[in-house]
Amino acid sequence: MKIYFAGAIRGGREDADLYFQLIDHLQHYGEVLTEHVGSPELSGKGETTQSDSDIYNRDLDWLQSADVMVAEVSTPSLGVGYELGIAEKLNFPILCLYRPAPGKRLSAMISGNEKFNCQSYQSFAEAKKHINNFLKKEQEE
Ligand code: 6IA
Repeated sequence: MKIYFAGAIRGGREDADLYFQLIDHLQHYGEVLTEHVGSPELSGKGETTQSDSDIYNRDLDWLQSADVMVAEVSTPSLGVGYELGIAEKLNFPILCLYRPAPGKRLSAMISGNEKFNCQSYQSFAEAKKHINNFLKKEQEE
């Protein structure tokens, strides 16, 4: 199974460690195409030797080859929102993981979309449970 993991980069790296752990768990189920999203070396500037246009084209190719998407949407990110819109049109299963926090609400464009399986969580163990439920179902199909 090819898994596209989406998480904020230039949107903010506050959850980078969590992305790393989620990706590690996702790798039990298949190939995570976007492993770099959890990289501790990657700063909020998304600094790289690659041009933005190379990044965009490579990510779109990966999206087109993915079987499922898991997006961590607690940190608002234009890139993650854009990827979710494309994934919706590609019509593959999408899990959105969201950690509620005081004074913050998930965009209605995500929580209001019935095609997105949105699950809130507080602990990493809870996030893992949502992933297991989602991917076990996909493995059976
Ligand atoms: O707007 P944001 O930067 O927060 O968007 C984050 C999302 O866009 C992620 O889910 C990625 O899939 C994608 N994305 C944004 N910047 C990069 C990037 N920069 N590399 C790959 N995907 C990106 C350079 C990273 C470097 C390690 C090669």
